[in-house]
Amino acid sequence: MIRHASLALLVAAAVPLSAQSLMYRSANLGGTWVVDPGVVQFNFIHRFYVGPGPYHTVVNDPTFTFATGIARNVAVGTQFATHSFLIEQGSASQSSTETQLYARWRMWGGPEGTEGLHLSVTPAYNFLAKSADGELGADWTTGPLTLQGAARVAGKPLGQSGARAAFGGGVVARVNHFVALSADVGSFVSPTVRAAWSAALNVVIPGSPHTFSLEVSNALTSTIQGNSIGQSQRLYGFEFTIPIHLKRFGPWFHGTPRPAAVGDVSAPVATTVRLAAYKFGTDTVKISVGQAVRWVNNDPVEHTITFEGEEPGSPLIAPKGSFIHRFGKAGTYSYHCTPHPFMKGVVIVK
Ligand SMILES: [Cu+2]
Repeated sequence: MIRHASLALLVAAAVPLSAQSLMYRSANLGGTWVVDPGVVQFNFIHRFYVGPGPYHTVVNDPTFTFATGIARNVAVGTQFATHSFLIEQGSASQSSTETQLYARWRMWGGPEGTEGLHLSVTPAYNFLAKSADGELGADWTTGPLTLQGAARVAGKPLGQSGARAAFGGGVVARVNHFVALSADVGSFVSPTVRAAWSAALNVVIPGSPHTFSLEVSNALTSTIQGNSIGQSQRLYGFEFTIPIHLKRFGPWFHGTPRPAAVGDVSAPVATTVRLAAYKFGTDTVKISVGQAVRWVNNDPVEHTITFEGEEPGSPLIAPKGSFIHRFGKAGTYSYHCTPHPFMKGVVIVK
């Protein structure tokens, strides 16, 4: 019973989920979605800037997101960008990497992808700017369309003086279950700062929980501040979303479930032969007519019990698996393993 339950869990964990799919979020909006407890979300965005001639240097500006649910509708996470817009802003800071720590509470609406209104609030801290930031996100889904909005505040925005508000808006249009188009714009309420924008083609990778987008944008990092500031260059890139279900790692801690025995599973077992180190533990066993022999595979590879005569043998026996065979007639039954013919044994039935 327990075996079956853990098998069902493994199967459930392997089922693709729509979690944090780019089918419901545009490139520069965080969306309202909150990762479930027991799932680690890893998203990476790579944006490439191709420099002017004659060298056309390509610069890659990635932002990595890690997040996990800590309760129902509450998640914590971090964004790490290796190349902040700080350089562009000419600040005197020593570092060009930008780290944002955030929490998110989905305070209204069902899971991602459900119809209707969803609201979430995202308090954050930007370590590069030493700034307490925050975002109130909203989206509204009806059929193939999702409309998104964001109201943002930055306590100490990079390159600007004093606290500032920013706003963003976007749209996602799903062409079918696997393809969507999205676009957005975000900007500080400031005459001196360029708005950020993006346009993307988003796809679900079939048979997987992953989504992928091809993007064009003028935003360098994907923090709350980064999503509100556009650069003079246009960047091309992609995002890949990876939900990691911790249940998948259960076998590391609890062992793999033992495969069910195959063969005459209800027959009276008179003796057990263990397969280990590419050998049948007992070369010859003796039983009476009507009794059964059980073979248990203790090797990390598959073996078979294949009789030399007409007696039906086993399919491949998985590691930790077993095969039970009942002998109805007296005789001497020689057998071997098909993948490893040097493995030989005998059953004598009297
Ligand atoms: Cu074998």
